[in-house]
Amino acid sequence: MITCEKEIKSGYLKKVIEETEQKNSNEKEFIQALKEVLTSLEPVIIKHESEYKKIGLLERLVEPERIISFRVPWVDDNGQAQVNRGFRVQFNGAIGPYKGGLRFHPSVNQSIMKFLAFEQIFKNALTGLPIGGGKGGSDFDPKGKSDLEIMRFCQSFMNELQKHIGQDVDVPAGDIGVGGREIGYLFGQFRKIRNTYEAGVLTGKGLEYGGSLARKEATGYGLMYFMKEMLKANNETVSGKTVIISGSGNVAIYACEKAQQMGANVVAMSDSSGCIYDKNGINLDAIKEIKEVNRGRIKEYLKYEPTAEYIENEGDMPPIYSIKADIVLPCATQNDISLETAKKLIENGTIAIGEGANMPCTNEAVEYFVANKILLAPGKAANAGGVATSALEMSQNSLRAAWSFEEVDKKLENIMINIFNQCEKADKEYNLGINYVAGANIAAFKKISNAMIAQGII
Ligand code: NDP
Ligand code: 2IT
Repeated sequence: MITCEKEIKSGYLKKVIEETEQKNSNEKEFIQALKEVLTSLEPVIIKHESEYKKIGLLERLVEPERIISFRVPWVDDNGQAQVNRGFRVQFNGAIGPYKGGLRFHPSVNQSIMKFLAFEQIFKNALTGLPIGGGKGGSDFDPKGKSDLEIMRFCQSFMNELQKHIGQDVDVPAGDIGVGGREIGYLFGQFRKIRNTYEAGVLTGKGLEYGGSLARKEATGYGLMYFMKEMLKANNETVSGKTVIISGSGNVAIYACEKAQQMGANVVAMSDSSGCIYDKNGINLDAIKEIKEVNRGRIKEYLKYEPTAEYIENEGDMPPIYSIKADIVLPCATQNDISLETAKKLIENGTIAIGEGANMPCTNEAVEYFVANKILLAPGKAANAGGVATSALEMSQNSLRAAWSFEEVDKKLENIMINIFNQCEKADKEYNLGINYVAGANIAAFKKISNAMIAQGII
């Protein structure tokens, strides 16, 4: 018997959650994301229950417009054929062309793709820019692959994906395992097959061929702009705080850079093998060289800073979360912070969590943070700076223009302030008691539902 853990009063909402859970019972990440969002929307849904029910609004919201799954064959450096599975989930296009990243990681499956695409609908709505929600990727593991293997994989992936994307249709970008190098190979193959220079079909491109200044930095910088605003609204500052950041990829590196610029002391970062603790403050140039240039492991940090410590992963809780910090920025992957970890963080005096990653906290951890008045910046709001700047890249491509770093960065900062204001406004309007998670969900839902209602039952 499948039940909703939270007490739900709306019969319609309860029915949709239970039916969706039954229909997708093998998709645990998707169900998790869906429940977090839907349960928090109850105050809005109760007001419009019969209207929404009649037009099947929630049933349509939880069902992707389209899921594409395809074979990706490629040949490795030993001449051996390999086959991976590719995906693109085009979840909701009511607000604009589907938009969202591509993830290359061995854990990728339909559940993970759907949770990410579902989150993306709400995130993209919060940016205030005309982009719908989508996500894609593959269970391909880029670790240990040569540059030529990466290129051949990207080309094969694009051979199929190109049938389904376009600057006015669906615009992919990077995510875990997909950065500037992969976007370059994907764009090259798209251009060759389609024989058109449609720059706006992908974002996160290199600066030489239609990329935007500040896109690389945008997710991490945006996270810190949101954090600064959230702390300010609660009479706190970033300056002088101790920070730990899980992950050491694109989001983590630029969150660290901005946190340091804002006067915080970032003392720890991690990768999927372990974490480094440097009480003197992270040497970010060393991290950039290890990760962005050498594609190496974080433990190599000790070659640059011999007095730092490296702690290898062991047991259920990533060791980074045992390090005391005022501000915690999970910037690696989903479900990094369990209820047990959440308890540990609160014990250690953490005052704020900024979700750089998508769904890094389990639903139980989110509820625990909110109940304990920890300031929680939810991913779909706090990490929206990346996709927002992707939309700015699309604008520049349409205008055939290139804005300066300062111009893009300023627009990004304003977008993040506006996103925080939307979360705060919904929090106050619905008397949520400092719950920016529900605030973000409600603010985004209002926009998406209005667009869906206006466009009829499709
Ligand atoms: P990267 O591939 O650049 O970096 C990912 C980092 O997370 C690496 O340090 C990686 O370690 C670590 N990591 C990945 N998977 C796991 C895992 N299963 N367990 C532990 N550590 C893991 O990705 P991004 O920085 O781009 O993405 C990080 C997060 O931010 C993701 O949740 C992504 O969805 C989200 N995000 C990204 C945006 C972007 O613009 N790039 C925008 C908004 C959100 P290792 O190298 O050892 O695997
Ligand atoms: O999760 C995300 O928002 C991203 N990976 C960025 C998506 C984008 O289209 O820039």
